[in-house]
Formats: sequence, structure tokens, C-alpha cells
Amino acid sequence: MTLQVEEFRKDYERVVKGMYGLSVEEASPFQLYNALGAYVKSFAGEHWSRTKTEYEKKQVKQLYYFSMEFLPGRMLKSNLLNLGILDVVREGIEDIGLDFHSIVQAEEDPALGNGGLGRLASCFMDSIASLGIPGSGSGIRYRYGLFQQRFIDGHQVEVPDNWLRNGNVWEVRKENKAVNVRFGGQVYMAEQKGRLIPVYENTRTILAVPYDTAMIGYQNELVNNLRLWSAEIPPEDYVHYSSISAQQEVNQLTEVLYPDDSNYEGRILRLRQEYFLCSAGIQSIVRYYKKLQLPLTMIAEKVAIHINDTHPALCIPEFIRILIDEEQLTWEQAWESCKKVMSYTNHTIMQEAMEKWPIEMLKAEVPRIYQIIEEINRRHIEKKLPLYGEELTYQTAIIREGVVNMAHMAIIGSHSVNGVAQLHTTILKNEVLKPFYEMYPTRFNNKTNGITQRRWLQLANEELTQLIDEKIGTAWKKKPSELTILKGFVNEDETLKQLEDVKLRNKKRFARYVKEKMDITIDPNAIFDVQIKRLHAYKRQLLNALHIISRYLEIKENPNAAIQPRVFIFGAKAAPSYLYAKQIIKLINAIAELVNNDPDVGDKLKVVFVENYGVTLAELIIPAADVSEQISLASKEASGTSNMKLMANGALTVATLDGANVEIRNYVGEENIFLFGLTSQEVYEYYENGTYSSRQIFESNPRLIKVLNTLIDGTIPDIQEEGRVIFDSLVQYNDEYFVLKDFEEYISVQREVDELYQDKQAWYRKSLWNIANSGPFSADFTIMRYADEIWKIDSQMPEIEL
Ligand code: 26M
Repeated sequence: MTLQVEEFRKDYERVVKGMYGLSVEEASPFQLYNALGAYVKSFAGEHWSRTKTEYEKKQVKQLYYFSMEFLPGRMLKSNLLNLGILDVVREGIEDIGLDFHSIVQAEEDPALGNGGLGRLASCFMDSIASLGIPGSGSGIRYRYGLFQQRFIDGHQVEVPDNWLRNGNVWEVRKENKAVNVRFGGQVYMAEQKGRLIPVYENTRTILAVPYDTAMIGYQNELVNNLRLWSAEIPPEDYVHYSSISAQQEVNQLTEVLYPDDSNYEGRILRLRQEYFLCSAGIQSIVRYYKKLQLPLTMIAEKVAIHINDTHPALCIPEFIRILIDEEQLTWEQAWESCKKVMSYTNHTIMQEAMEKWPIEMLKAEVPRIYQIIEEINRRHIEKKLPLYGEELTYQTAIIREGVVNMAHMAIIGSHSVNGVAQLHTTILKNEVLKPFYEMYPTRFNNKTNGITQRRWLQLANEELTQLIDEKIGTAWKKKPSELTILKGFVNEDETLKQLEDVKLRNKKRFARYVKEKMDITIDPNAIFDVQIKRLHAYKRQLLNALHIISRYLEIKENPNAAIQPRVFIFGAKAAPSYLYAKQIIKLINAIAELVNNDPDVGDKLKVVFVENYGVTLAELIIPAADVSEQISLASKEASGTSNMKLMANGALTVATLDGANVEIRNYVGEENIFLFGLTSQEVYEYYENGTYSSRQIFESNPRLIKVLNTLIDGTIPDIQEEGRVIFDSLVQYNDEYFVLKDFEEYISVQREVDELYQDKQAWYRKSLWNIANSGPFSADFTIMRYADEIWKIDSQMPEIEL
């Protein structure tokens, strides 16, 4: 069925009139957006219901991807693209005389995630639908998303993100699919008909209401589901909710996303959120499975549950609870099914991010779940002790020193544990999870992350997409491996020039944004150097900042020297409670203030720290990037995904050998990436022999002395406190992330970047080479491997070939 422009126009005008009683000329951009959204939803509705019916009729095995975070970005354009009607709709809108762009911009960007992990979940949802894999997402419908970031005097200030203020056209409330989730109280076991069943007292019941959003496959007529749960007071239970405080507790539950992606704090509300998602999600899965009229002992043949980091790891005991308490399976039956059904992805080796819940908290909030965890732990120890001895067994215990170690539970209760890049998986096996690897060697596997080129190339960079189409045709859109055909063009001057033109136009577009929003003028002919990711010490935005200071000092010392102009672009939110990260934001903003207003500097150096970085801004920045900063301390960044997005858009990578930078290096070759810094092995060696002395490096490097002194000598305005704290962290407290150690090599590799940029042809040859090698980082590949090797789920599109 192909949509005609004329037909669309008529339909759309009717929808606008029907919804608002207005003509398209009278309607506001938001109204026009909302009406278009409603139109798109009804357009997809047919496929949505057909997909669901098909899955049910064929009784296909289904995946449930549990994640506390999803970061889908604006959905209008991606839905239009995937439905194959983007061009027709855009043309129709413009024929009417409306501005398509302003309609697109009227959509809120749902920030229901912190960063990499949440965005990965959304890339995966797009790939799962596009590959025809029966699968749905399971998450929380936070009333407020990740805070919006403002800068006041260069300091981060957080503003609540009221994203649902004007409603959400994509969601469908499914009140009839609501389930009850029980919290608190006491539980004891009583005998009934020869079985032990739990008896609950004084529990509070909260209603979990699902809101479904269509996950539309790429031009394949397939529509999956993203189910987000919202907490409500159960209507029949008003007696328990007469007090204001009881009502508030319910409303609080799904009120706001926890904004910390690096530092775990054992907050009771967070625990409730996690259990709420797990219980609602698992109940809904079991209810669906029972509709199929198959024995519960065979559930693993129809259901795969994936837990995105440990945040939804309570799926494991909740699954056991439902099967034994409510469905009367034996422990052994439930446990065997559980392991077959569950799989787990680890996203971090940072110790401070590991979830460990105090026993007392679990007992108080989810007493029955705690009993089950105890039993899992008891059986684990009982079974492994004779096989592995005390030390190893103790190291793998779920319950230890008063806390429940969620990663341990996730590994023991599932059949697959995967890391998110080769190096990360190796470190998990050999260091962080070594005892588990000894115990369960076959459970461990790698699934290097990926990105969806649909959003990050086709939608974000239409001009590059068009250029690629002209060169190699359009098959790469369904078969990302075909991007390698571009390798045949690296010696074609015309192609390189066209690539340069595309990049320049994208840079101009971003420059307009910067001018309008920040009133900073940046020269599109300068190198656009981009670091976009959450602010964290291990990601070393500070190293980038020190490089900028170093360049600034060079310019000041020698104002007339010819130097390659560069614009340093940052986008980063800091967790509200992460003081050091906020101090680095203030530092970078202060450097920007200094540098951008110094007449000696002019266009040679500019610093732009965009406010409120998120998916929408990423879509604007990434196509405009020349340089991709991937400079985490080796071993610390599990994978990174902005590295892949930037590469696919033709940026050259400045990188340590960390996370998926290793795979990027392997594909593009050493000559097409700027590597520097310690290797992860060297980092581990320093840990072992404890010989790192940042002070020694500082004192023996005159450039470092000059650069670091600007933090404390008043050169940089208004950073008395921050400058001192940061200086001390580097010199006094031995520089936890080896910034000083890697500084000199970083500076020198950046000089190579400048040199290469003098030769545009050489530069764009490498740029095109990077684009040509970005195919393997398609999330479609990643998901194929998850589906084949972990979930054992087939695509509904047998002909598919990537
Ligand atoms: C934990 C407990 C309480 C509150 C919040 C959290 C929490 C939330 C998000 C902890 C970690 C969170 O995210 C971590 C994350 O984004 N990790 C990144 O995952 C990406 C996808 O695999 C990788 O590419 C990044 O390297 C990794 O840092």
C-alpha cells in the first residue's frame, strides 16, 4: 500500500480539524505535531494488531527486554521513516505550506534514561522490530524524565523534566492489562493441601498500569511493543489509601528517573521501582503464556527474558515466586526454567556502580522475594562448596556482609552473561567476575554494542545518506555490511570533495544553533572536536580540558603563530549528587568564558559546552563532528556508543584502547585512528605494583606545571574552589584516572590531528574510510547475535541477510 501525497493531505487536514476544530493554517506547531502523531499511530495500528495476532497464533518464542531506562528520542520522524512514508508526508506538509521541521521540533524528547545504557535499549528496540524478531521492551513510565540541564554562571542547575505536560500521542493506556504489585508487610509459610504457601499480612498493594508504544520495524510491516508501567492507587483498595501519605507513596513510585548512572546509592525508592518493574512485567508475561495453554514447565520454549544490567535482576526471584507460589511448580522446576529464560548484560566494571542491596531493606520491602533469594543462595553454596571449595564459593555468594549482590544473583540465575565489547568481556572474565568465569565458563560471552544507522545516519544526516545512496545505491539501508563498498571511493577526489561539502553544511547548521542559543560565533572551517557523553571522572573530560588550556597558553605565548583553528564541543550532564563532575563542568565553562572572549585568540580556539545534551542534540552535533573524543582511562569504558555514531558520520576518532574503540581500531586500522595512552594491561599493572606517582609526572613536565597552575593562579576566571579541588585531585591525591600519565601523548596525538587536517584530501579519505567501516557496528548485527546465541529466537523474516 503506497500512500499518495494528495491522499495524505486530505487525511491530515481532516485529522487536524477533527482533533482541534482548526484548519491546518490555524493550528499551532504542537497541534500539528500531535495530529500528525495521531495519524501515524493509526497508520501503524493495523500492523501493530496484526503482528500481535500473528505472534499469538503461531505461538512464537518472544523476547522481553527489561530495562529501567529507555531513551528513544523523538519518534515522529523515525516512525515515518520506518513506515516508509517520510518523504510523502514531508512533501504533503510542505505542499500545504507548513514547516515540517517546526512540527518535528514540537515533540518532546522522552528522557527516560541516563545515557549509554538507556540509549542502547532503544537502539535495540528499533533493531528487534526491524529484524522481525518477536520481542517487546519492559520499562517504567516515569512521570519526569532525566532533569533538564541549565547553566547558571557556568554551574549545572537541574530543572524537572515534565515531558508529559502536553500528553503523549504515542502511548496507549491499557487499563485492562493492569496488575497488582505487593510491597512490605510480613510473610509466613502455612500448609494448605499438603503444600507450603505464603500468607501475607499488612502488605500494601500498588496497581501497575501499562502504557504501550508501537515499536515500528523498518519497512517490514512489523510492529512490536514497548510496555512502560505506571504506578496507581488500586481503585478497589481505597480503604488502605485514605491517608495522604499512603497516596503519596504510590504517586512517588514512578514519579522520577534516578539521575545517577555511575554511583549506586541504596535508596529505598529505587528498590521499589526495580521490584515494581520486575513484578508487573513478569506477571504480564506469565499471564500471556498461560493464554497459550501450554504446560508452565515449558515456558522457556516460548519466553526469553533479558535483564539490562542488574537493575531488573529481581526478575529472577519474582519469576521463581510466581511459578512456585502461584502456579504450584516445584522449586526445581521453577529454577530450571528460570535459568533457561533469563540472560543478563553487564555494562560496567566500576565498583561504585555495582548494586548491592542491604538485607534489611529487602526484608522490609519485599519479604517473600528476600526469602527466595536466601534459598537461591543457600542452594548455590550447598552445591558449589564441595566442587570449588570455600574460597571460590564464598566469593560467588549472593548474600555476603549484610548485602545482596545483584550481579551475583543475575549470573547464578541466568544462562548467559555478556559484556558489551571484546575488551570489556575479557576484563569481566579475567578480573571482575573471575570466580564466576571459573565456575560457569560457558555462560560468558561477548556482544559488542551497536547503533541503529536508521536514526544515527539516515535521519540525523540526510545529506550524507544521500551521498552514500548516490555512490553505492540504497541496499546498505537494509544491509549495513554494504557500507564497505564505499571503500572503493577513497581515491576518488570528487567523492572526497562531496563528503567535505556535506560535512561543511552540517557544521554550518550546528554553528547556526550555537549562534542562536549561545551567541557564540564559531567558524565552520575550524576542526569541530566533539566529546559527548555523561560527565564522569573516568571518561576524562578533564584531559580534554587540559589540552584546551595548553593550546590557549600556546596562543598567548605566541599570538602570531599559524595554528589550526579548533572548536571544542562538549555535551554532558553530571549526576546532581556528583560534586566533582559538576566542578569539571564549571571548569570547562570557565575556560570557555576565558577563551571565547580573548581577542588574542579569535577564531583559533573556541569552546562550546551545549546545555542539556540528550538524544535530540546528539542528532545535531554528531553529523557536524570532525573529531570524536573517546579518551576514557583504558579498562573503564565498557563499550561506548557515541564512538560508533561519530564514526558512522565521518568523524575521526582520538582514542585510548578502551571499550569498543578496540574494535573500531581493528576495522579501520591503526593509520585511520589516533591512538594514545595507557593500555588496560598497563593500568592493571599499575594497580598491582602501586607505583603510579602523579606528582612525579607533574613535577618533571614543564608544560603540565604551566597548565595545571592555571587552575589555581587566577588565569581562569571564577574557579577558586573548583580549580583547587581539581588541582589537588591530580597532584595531591594521585590522579585516580591517570590523566597526567596520558597527557603528553594526548597532546602529541592532537598535533597529528592538526597536521592531517591541513591536507583535506587525506583527511576526508580517512573520514570516508571510517564511514565505510562502520557497518559492523549496526545494532542489527548485535541483535542478530543476541537472538541466535542467547535468546534462541528466530526472525519472522526468513529471507533477512545483513
Ligand atoms: C544504578 C543504581 C541506581 C540508580 C541508577 C543506576 C544506574 C543507571 C544507569 C547505573 C548505571 C547506569 O548506566 C550505566 C551505563 O550507561 N553504562 C554504559 O552502558 C553503555 C551501553 O552498554 C556502554 O556503552 C558504556 O560504556 C557504559 O558506561
